[in-house]
Amino acid sequence: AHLTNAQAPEPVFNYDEAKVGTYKLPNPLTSNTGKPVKTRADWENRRAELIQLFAENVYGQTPKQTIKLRFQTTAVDSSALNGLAIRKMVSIFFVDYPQVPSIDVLLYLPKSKKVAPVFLGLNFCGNHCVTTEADIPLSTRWMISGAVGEAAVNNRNGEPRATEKFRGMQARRWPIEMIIKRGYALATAYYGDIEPDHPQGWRSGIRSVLGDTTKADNWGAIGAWGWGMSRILDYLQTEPRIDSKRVITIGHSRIGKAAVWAGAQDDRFAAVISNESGEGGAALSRRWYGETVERINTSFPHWFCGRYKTYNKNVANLPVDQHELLALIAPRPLYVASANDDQWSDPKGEFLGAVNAEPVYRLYGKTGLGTATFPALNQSVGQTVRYHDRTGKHDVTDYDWEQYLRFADELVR
Ligand code: GTR
Repeated sequence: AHLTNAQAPEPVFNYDEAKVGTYKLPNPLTSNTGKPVKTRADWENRRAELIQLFAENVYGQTPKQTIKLRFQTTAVDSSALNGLAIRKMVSIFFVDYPQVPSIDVLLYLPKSKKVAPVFLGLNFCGNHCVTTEADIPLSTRWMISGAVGEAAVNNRNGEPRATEKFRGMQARRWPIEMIIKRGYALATAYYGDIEPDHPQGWRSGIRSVLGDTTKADNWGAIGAWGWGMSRILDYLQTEPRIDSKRVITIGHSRIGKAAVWAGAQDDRFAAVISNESGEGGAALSRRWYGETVERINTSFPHWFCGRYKTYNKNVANLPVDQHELLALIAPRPLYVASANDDQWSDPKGEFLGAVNAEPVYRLYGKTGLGTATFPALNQSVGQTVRYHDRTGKHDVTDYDWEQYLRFADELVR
């Protein structure tokens, strides 16, 4: 679903490997002043520099102030999913900003007495769409149209809202029973709770009260969604059934971009999973293939900071590239996944993002991906950093989850 504009020619994208051309990636192990980064202590300083560079040039600054949160449990079912799980619904309120909508968290927990590691991921179409369980309230918030192949229906004010048809429509992407049976919890919330995904969406979300819209490095929607993930983590740290040292953040596509940026900034996340995050996520920006910086900034002007647009025709001047974002996850486990029919996300560019994060993992005595050879289809490769390119389209499938569960069993548990 790419936006078209009848007046202006659409900024180009490219599916021709021969046209990718050459590019030189910035070295994550060279400081802003040109000094080589040799030790972990050097890297900790460099890490802070890189976060700042991504904030100034790509995603915008994440506000640093701690804001007062109130967690309110709205429902508990100790026999959800036919008795398999405990289900909780918890709303996160912003005490000093009552006008900002709550983040409504849906949490499924295994019934075991042990604390559970948890996958935390935002969803595209409301908590009611990740499961067919009928007692999940239908989200009343602004709803993206077409996200589940269903059109949202306009309310009286002409704003799109979910209908009953949305219920369970993305349940296939959230194999909750499989996750629970493997001993993990799942926490999710609707990304539109944090910010509705359109250019004016910031006016009703957290960016209406935090940040500074006059600045070229004011945060964008991706920054806000990532910030929201950290607030859900704040809540999970108070949940006695959760092992809050084992929170794995996962995200698909635009939400994958947010998940990686969240994991890069907030090292309380134990591991990060990027499912087809593509441009502005795991894929190298300098590799001119699939979606491009210019294209994404044109289709989705609200996702990144204003300054990012100055690189539209000038990607070589970006002081960072996305392998450095992935390197910010080090030494924590990272999974980068692509799909072969999703060339828009540039599988090879995502793979090369992971490959070029290697030196930072090495600094910690870890093997990252440990290979620079693009794997065969449906083959999971790597060590602390893993990668696969599965067959099929832009989606989250059982195949993807099977790899993520194995990755979590081996590296997070
Ligand atoms: C596309 C966008 C991608 C990706 C995707 C999605 O239209 O160009 O960058 O974010 O949407 O979120 O599904």
